[in-house]
Amino acid sequence: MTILTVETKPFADQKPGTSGLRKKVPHFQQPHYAENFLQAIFDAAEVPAGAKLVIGGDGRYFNREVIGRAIRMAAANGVGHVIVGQNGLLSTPAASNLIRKRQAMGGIILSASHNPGGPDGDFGIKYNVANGGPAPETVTERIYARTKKLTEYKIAEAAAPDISLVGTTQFEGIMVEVVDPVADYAALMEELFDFELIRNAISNGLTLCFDAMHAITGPYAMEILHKRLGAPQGSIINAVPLEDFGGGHPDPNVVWAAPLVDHLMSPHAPDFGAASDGDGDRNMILGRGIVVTPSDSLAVLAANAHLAKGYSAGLAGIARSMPTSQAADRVASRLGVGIYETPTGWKFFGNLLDAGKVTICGEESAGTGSNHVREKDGLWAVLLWLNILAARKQSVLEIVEEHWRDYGRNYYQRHDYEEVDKAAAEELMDSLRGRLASMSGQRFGTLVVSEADDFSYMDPVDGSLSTGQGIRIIFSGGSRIVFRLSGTGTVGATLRVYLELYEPNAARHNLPVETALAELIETADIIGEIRQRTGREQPDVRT
Ligand code: VG1
Ligand code: CO
Repeated sequence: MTILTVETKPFADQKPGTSGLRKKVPHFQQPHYAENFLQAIFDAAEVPAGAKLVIGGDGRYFNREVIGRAIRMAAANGVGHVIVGQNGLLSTPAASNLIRKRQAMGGIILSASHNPGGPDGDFGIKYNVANGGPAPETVTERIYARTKKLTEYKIAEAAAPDISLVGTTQFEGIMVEVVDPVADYAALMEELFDFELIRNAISNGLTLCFDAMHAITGPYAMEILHKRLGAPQGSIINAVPLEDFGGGHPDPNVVWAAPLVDHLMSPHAPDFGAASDGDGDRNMILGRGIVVTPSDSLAVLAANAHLAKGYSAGLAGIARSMPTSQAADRVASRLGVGIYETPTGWKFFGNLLDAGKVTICGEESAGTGSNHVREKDGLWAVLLWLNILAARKQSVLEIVEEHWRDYGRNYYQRHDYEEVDKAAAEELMDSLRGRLASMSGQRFGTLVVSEADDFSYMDPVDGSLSTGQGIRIIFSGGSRIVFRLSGTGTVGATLRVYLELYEPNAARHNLPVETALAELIETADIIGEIRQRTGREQPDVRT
């Protein structure tokens, strides 16, 4: 093999965010930009000679190109066996599964998740480690440190191999194995869920609509929901992955999946609706007449998981990201299992899952998953919901309302202010930080601050400390406002404001969410000085 050693200069802006490095496509297309980051990954990973590496992406524009370069660089950096999805496609959870199942050293996942794609859209590169999960902060810091020092990278001179056909070939002395992206993942789902029960429910009239948003889950949903579970083909919409996701944001929420929401609210609504994101790790769950908030979904799934065969032994514990509502905490306490509150981002669940402390994890950002892989998993959540619906023979609305009656309702909303001036957003956070110490005891209308802090997390397994993870204002009675800046955006800053109010009284469980949260929303603006500092009257997205 001829290995080229290419001279390069470090880029100053390759610090991985919440989920890898994300930038606009043209930014990634600068000469050497992608290669530099990939070389930093190989250097930080200290590739054991002959190691196995999984490579795949969500199929967005530029995916193909970077996959070719990643394979050539893997060959030049000591990898002995590359496992790549056919045509470079792998959903994030499917990649996580392959890493684990094939005992790979890790995986390179090319995705900017729910961010739009296409020549002017976003692109991203993420490294997952041997447990199948996103690299923990110690590793991402090592990667970042390397990006600041790189002077060269190594790449095989040969043109990238053809990855359009399933099978194993030799490329420059290493093995390149092209796999069906769906097969192993679908087999795993069959182990966890009772497919026959779900198939029977569907043949007895349970109707559904799954929106793949022209992203990676199309082929997975066709295989699992249509072929194996018998949902009519028309139940899966936008099922063909497109490089630009058809021009939309593959973000499963009420704004970007509005047509699906309208469908579920219409007289022709199916019983169940769901959508996933660009790389297949997020989920949105709907029933006829109801959008289930991700935090509620986590709580309902945790409370009912034992109905699926993969979880019949019960849960070891539950973990949620800090801004996720405390609905899951109530379930954990009822089940008598541990509850863990982690910073935002799936990488923080890895150690808890590996140590067997938790079985189910979730984030308010439409992420739910379990110990079956080390990523959040959109279709997994869909299948667990279907399993529960089939077992309980109740509607989504009935199940959620019953859950509220049983545990109380955690009203919840997230407000996003996108593409805010970065300096203004940082000043807003700094100003909040500066006032934390004096906040306790302050009164805002009927709300009294009981605790205010900048969230930090000590990993109970390896003792690592992560600080500055979001400002929490907690009021007596348990209502909360959380402020944090997004770590996945590519333009300016995105301010996220998370609002939560606990309502035990069942007579007050059917208020419009904005009515229930009105006082908190107003208070968030007073405390955060949002309008004044960002110049925004309204959030861009409410989820
Ligand atoms: C967002 C979400 C976070 C999620 C992350 C990656 O991060 O808030 O919960 O883990 O995206 O999800 P941030 O820093 O922008 O708030 V995905 O589907 O983009 O891998
Ligand atoms: Co995603």
